[in-house]
Amino acid sequence: EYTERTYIMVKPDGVERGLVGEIIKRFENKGYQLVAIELFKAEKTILEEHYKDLSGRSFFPRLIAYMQSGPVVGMVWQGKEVVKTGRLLLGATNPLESAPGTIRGDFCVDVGQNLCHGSDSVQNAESEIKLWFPRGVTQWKRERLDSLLYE
Ligand code: YYY
Ligand code: MG
Repeated sequence: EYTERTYIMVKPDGVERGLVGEIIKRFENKGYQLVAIELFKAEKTILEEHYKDLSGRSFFPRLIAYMQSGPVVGMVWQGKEVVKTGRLLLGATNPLESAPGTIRGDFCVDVGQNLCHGSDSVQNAESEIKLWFPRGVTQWKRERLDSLLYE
């Protein structure tokens, strides 16, 4: 049973452009399991906590404003090495360097509008999941599908 989890968030540009389904589809196609999802307007204090490692960077105020410019879709995905593979599905931070076939590589061009967030380590994923889904996520086991995907 694979219980690694990651926090994926479709950013306001992704929601406005109607790419929520496309992003969900890529995680579903790969075989990952959705365990939490919500559309909401992100609160400034939570965003500042989420991006606290970047608080000294020049783009920080712009990043926080952009993340509040419309609703986001927060999700938790679960499965084998989902943190690392989730980042591969997203592509490089700068969409001009993201490989074609990745979400950012296929759908955007600007680092300041790069469509989606994905946790960068298992430890950060767990902190982000607690931060964005304080009531916890759904516990469920995919008996049939997991037996096809995993040996
Ligand atoms: O994890 P990831 O989103 O790929 O990149 P981070 O280095 O954590 O930066 C978070 C976020 O900040 C990035 O997705 C876009 C924005 N950003 C920016 O606007 N300009 C930069 N030079 C670097 C990052
Ligand atoms: Mg990051």
